Amino acid sequence: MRQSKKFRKVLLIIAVLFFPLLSFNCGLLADEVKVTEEVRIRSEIRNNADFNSSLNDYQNFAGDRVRLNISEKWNDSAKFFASVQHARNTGTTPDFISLYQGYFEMGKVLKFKVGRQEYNLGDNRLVGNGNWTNSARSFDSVRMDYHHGNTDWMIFDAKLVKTFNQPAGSDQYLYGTYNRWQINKFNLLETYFLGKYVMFGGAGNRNLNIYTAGCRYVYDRKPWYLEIEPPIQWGDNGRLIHSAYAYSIVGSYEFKSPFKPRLQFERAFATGDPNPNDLSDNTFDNLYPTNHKRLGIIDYQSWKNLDYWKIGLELKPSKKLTVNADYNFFKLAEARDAWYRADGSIIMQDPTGRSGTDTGKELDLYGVYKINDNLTLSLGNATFYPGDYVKKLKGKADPSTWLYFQIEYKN
Ligand SMILES: [Ca+2]
Ligand SMILES: [Ca+2]
Repeated sequence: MRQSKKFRKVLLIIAVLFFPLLSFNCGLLADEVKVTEEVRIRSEIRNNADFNSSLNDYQNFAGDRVRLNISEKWNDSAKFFASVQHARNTGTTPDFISLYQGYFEMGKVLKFKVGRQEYNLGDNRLVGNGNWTNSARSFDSVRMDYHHGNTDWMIFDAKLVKTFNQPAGSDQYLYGTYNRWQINKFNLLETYFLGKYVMFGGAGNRNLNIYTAGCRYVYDRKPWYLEIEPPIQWGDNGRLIHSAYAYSIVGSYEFKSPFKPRLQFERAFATGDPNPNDLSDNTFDNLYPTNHKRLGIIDYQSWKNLDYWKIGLELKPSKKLTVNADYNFFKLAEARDAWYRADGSIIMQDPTGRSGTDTGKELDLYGVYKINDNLTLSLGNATFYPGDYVKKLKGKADPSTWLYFQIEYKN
């Protein structure tokens, strides 16, 4: 079974790679065929993820990812694109080769996109490609876009592509509509309705069926930037009635002086569940976000049972270099619900609520240097200072550190 699955995958990848050649032979000569590559290598050091200096949990690992992209265009309104990916985390997972994207796109005003594809909705707070992770995220999907004046309307139906770090057997579906209205040069309003359905199987009704409705407003007029996104959720989580909400507010101001300093402010909140023993589930579902660089770069948070503040400073010493310093303040929205890391999994939980909500603070320092159009270097360091919550629950609250260095090549 496993063997035949692997065989099918290899066949699929070969078919995708050879599609351009086949189409040449069939006389479907494309106007433009492009082959590009992407290579990314990242080295990371993580220490004290257990917040206890007397136990050694030092980790040093590297992840590399290579993508081969093929795009083929017939006039302006038909396109084929495929991206084959090889991703590897040294020492932790086996090599992983997969078809990351492979789709056809047709039409201009009314556009259809069919096949395996990424989704990046709004600022990726709810749905994004999770590009920071080595394997990233794509969906097998049908998407329809309609463009009219200052508006874009989109409907889609998608099934999450499983990668090596996902539990087997749980098929996950996402569908809905995402719409964009560029009110004028400075004001943008997006509205959405998203449905998430997860089939867990097994005895009893364990399926998850959650609806999310919300909007995203952006005011972007230099030197000011403001962004507000308040989604609400309802539905069923197995036997439990799901009801939750969240919001995020981002504001920044760029000073007119050398290095273009930009002062940033962020506030985010997502409901948690006040009582783990009743029949209601109030933990906000973060769906499929790109959380990295959003709720602290150390990735110890999700937009889920969260009460968050941030102040940050961004400097641009040159056109090629951007440097950031952020200070983050984290609390749980509900003491009895869990503390969730960026991928949505649980870090720790005190179901009694006696440990309070003060999870901690985080100092992030990171920079990106674009050597040229093809090559980008990035370097960052984060220190997480656990709060009273960790001290009460685990008896220890020692800082956790994380350091990374990444080289990215694209042509
Ligand atoms: Ca430790
Ligand atoms: Ca509950």
